[in-house]
Amino acid sequence: MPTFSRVLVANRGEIAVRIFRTLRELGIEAVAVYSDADRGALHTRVADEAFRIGRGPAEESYLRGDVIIDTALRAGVSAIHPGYGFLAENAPFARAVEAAGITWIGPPASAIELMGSKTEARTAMKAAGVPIIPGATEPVRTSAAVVELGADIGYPLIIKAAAGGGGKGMEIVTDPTGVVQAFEAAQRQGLRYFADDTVYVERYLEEPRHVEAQILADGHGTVLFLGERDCTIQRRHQKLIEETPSPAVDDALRARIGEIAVNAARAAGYRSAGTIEGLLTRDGEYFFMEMNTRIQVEHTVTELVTGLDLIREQILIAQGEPLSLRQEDVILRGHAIECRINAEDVGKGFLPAPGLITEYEEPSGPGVRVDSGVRAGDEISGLYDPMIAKLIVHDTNRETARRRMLRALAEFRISGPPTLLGFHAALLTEPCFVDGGTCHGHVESQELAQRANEMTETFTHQATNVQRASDRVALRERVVSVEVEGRAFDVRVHSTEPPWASLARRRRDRRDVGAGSASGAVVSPMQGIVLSVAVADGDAIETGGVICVIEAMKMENEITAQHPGIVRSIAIAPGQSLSNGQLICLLAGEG
Ligand code: MV4
Repeated sequence: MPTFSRVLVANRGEIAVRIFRTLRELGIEAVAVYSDADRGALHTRVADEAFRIGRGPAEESYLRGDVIIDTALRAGVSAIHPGYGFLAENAPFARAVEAAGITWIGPPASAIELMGSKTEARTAMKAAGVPIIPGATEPVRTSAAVVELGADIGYPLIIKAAAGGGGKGMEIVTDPTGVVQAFEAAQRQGLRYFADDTVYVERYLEEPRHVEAQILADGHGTVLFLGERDCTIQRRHQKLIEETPSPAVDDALRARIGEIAVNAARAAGYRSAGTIEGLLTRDGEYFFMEMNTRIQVEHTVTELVTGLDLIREQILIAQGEPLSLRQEDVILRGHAIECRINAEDVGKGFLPAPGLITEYEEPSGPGVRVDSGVRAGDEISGLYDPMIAKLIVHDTNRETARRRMLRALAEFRISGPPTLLGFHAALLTEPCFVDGGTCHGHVESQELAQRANEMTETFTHQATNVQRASDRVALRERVVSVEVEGRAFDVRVHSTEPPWASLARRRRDRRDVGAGSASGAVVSPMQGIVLSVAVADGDAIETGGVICVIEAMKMENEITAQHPGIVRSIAIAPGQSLSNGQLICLLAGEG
């Protein structure tokens, strides 16, 4: 049995950090990769080693399968975990990883490929007796064929891109007159997003719930069902809140969903962790919609009710081990809810709002888990997903879990960009959510956006009070004379420093000990990258004149002359990395 000694995670942010935690528990070395935009990001700091994959634009770095495989070979890893997104569901990449002699921690490329084509997946599932959403399994090539199907299965219909998924390239048709326009729109979107204009047709289900099933499959014939997740609360096909169990699923329905999910996984020849996405109608009918052949963002709620570590299971399965538990050992305990805390402006239609996180304090206490890829002082980049953190709670039942989530949301303190904290608090107190309804129409409503705003203000106020007690490291002391009822008092006032004060202080300190010692050598006071060099050999420079700029911890630091002199022997160039104490130049003159 191969056991991994070193694993590379081809992803960033919270999922990379999440996977590193499990690797550490397993005694496996963790290797991070980072784009130029992620230099110094948390996932690179918590890994054992981090490799730059900066070739081409930073938004594409994590998509460069060739660069990642080269890096994995250079790093000498035994396996690659792709996280979710980016390369996780890319069959050619999975094949290329294996061809390079590296183990792919994920499903067989053939299963990724099958599920990547929604029409082929529907065909295979139908053949396996898995109930698919009624409609055609073959692609529809003409709008006339859509009209024919409409006469057969009735309206409304939905036209979906065959290469799509997650809601991109979907068009609803309510009667034959709308067919041509919808057909062409779905084709166009398929082409634009997935470079494939193949589309297919399903009956449009009114106000369904999105209920998905988590499975685990090993290479020895065991397939486990780990319960369902309800992801009905979405906005523009972006999931916002996920929970398990679903408020709409009873034991009998759960057993049926489990059977469907296990059959689907077996029919796909699946191995690793996977998710069967399905729709649940108001009449309690459950249909297969698509399969996600990766670990998902919301896997955390399943972890809390099963007590399992799904990433660990993925790794053990990839090592060829048989699953250590049977279906009867899977016990679903209590209720878990996840809220995605995005840097988005609810008032501006959930516009992503990248920016610097100036203050950051996570909630904790009973039943609270936070999966995040940032800390205070980090930046939410505009190049990637604007998710700051996932806040997940676990409790004995749905109502106690809901209240626990409200408590945890109120404890969470994030300053800098606007976040969804207030939105979630507003939504979790809506009667539709309290009742376990679908909340269709509520998520997008103006009333909710308004209440979200008010909730945000409440949070900001509470957070300020919490701050005073917790930020001891950045306290400033001032003595103020006050007079109370004719008596003078000296009062010591402790107030927090503004976020930039400690940075400014450190920078001052560095400058004091840094450039220009008596020996005439100017050395770097920090580890960093040379951004620019402001002087040339032979230049005369005055005290305070800029020699160069070094980037460290995303801050630009000017290195200045501590005395007048002539610059000699410049030893640095832009782009070069510098270690602490490394020579920058000589400064000849009075010391
Ligand atoms: C559907 C549907 C109704 N009928 N398919 C697909 C991707 C996912 N993000 C939403 N999808 C839907 N597919 C058929 N045949 C309705 C949706 C849908 C939805 C489903 C459950 C919960 C919320 C939803 C929000 C928008 C669309």
